[in-house]
Amino acid sequence: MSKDIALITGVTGQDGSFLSEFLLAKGYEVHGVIRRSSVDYRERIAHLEGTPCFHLHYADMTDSMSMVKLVGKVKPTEIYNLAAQSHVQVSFDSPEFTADVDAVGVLRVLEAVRACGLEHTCRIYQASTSELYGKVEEVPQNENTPFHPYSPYAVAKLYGYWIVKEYREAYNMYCCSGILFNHESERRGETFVTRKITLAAARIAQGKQEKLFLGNMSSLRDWGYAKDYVECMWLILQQEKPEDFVIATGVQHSVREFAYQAFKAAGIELKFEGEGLYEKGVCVSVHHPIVGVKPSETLVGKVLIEVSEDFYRPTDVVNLWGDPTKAKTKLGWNPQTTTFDQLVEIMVKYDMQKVAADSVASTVRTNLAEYLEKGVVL
Ligand code: NAP
Ligand code: F7E
Repeated sequence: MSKDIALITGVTGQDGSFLSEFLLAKGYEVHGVIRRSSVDYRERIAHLEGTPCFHLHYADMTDSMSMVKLVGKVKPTEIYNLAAQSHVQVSFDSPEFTADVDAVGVLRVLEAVRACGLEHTCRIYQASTSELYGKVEEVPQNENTPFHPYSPYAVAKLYGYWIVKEYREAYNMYCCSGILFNHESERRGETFVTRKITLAAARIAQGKQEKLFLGNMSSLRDWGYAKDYVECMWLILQQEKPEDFVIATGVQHSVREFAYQAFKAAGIELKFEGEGLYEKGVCVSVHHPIVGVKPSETLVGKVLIEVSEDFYRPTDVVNLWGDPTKAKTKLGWNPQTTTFDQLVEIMVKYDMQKVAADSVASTVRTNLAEYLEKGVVL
């Protein structure tokens, strides 16, 4: 029997790293696309490097020839197109780059598959997004809800969604979109709101940060655990017919609720006062957290969260709530494998340990520098 060969664009990202682990465990040969950087950005997949069935290749979503050469060399049976400029706020500052990677990049992948003559043997998964619903026209959102993209990121992703549908119909290709709602984890980028909050909660609890500044705390999201969601990407490509699916938990929370829960897990009880730009999160008590030592009593009465206009967006998507009925029924997927409380706990626990470890490492570095300065020979 021939081996399953997966090509993952965006392998260094949150989802790419979890998906690589998932596919390797299923016996796949996994190939990932990486790009040159002056700093190490391969932290999320470092533990996989050296694994016999795991291979990395240089290419770029903005470089058609590199994609054609790579697809021709690897001859994948499945492509997971996860690469993207994925930060919505950044897409307002770099709209053209976002369109190049997130919109035209999808077309480049599809055309590379056709150019290599693999259009009837290679299945393609496109990382689509709940941001397509944008200024929502229906709550909750399902596969039939009209799209209303509300950022340069969402507009670019809408092109990706439609070009995939077009190639499915025009060329009879097995290509589909997973319309994934926000999914988070201990590997989430540090400027997305959930990770920004869990890291800040851990730092504040350990006396390493004074305050956290956030934007719109009333924004509502349907947050799931990334590790659960990569299974759906795979399931979507194992169906008889190519179809698009909404992947979500079916449960909605505000940014404020996420912050409350995260600080609680870090040992800090908050109460919120004021409204809009004047809203504040104040510490009312401290207790033993899920991991680590009790935060200092001196935090009680202090303002730990404030609102900053810097994190407001020119247009913001504020009411995302997914209906995962189709995924439950057709893919047999359980949207509640990890609950909201469990997700927050996983992330805070990880960040409490990370902050503690960083603090030890920094003390060791300082001591070492002092010894060297004093001329101590080690
Ligand atoms: P992420 O952590 O930001 O990872 C993005 C990946 O894309 C990184 O590996 C990045 O590589 C790569 N990339 C960016 N530009 C590239 C280029 N020009 N050429 C090649 N690779 C490039 O994103 P994620 O959270 O894992 O999300 C994965 C995908 O799902 C994205 O397409 C995102 O838009 C979509 N999505 C995410 C969510 C979510 O909640 N996480 C929800 C819906 C859809 P570097 O490491 O080199 O930067
Ligand atoms: O913002 C609000 C912000 O940046 C969530 C990407 O993976 O999911 C992600 O996009 C909400 C927004 O994620 C801050 O205004 C308040 O309403 O964590 P986020 P996102 O924009 O939902 C979708 C599904 C994707 O496809 C994307 O690739 O939180 N918010 N205060 C803040 N957001 C950030 N980043 N920082 C704040 O301080």
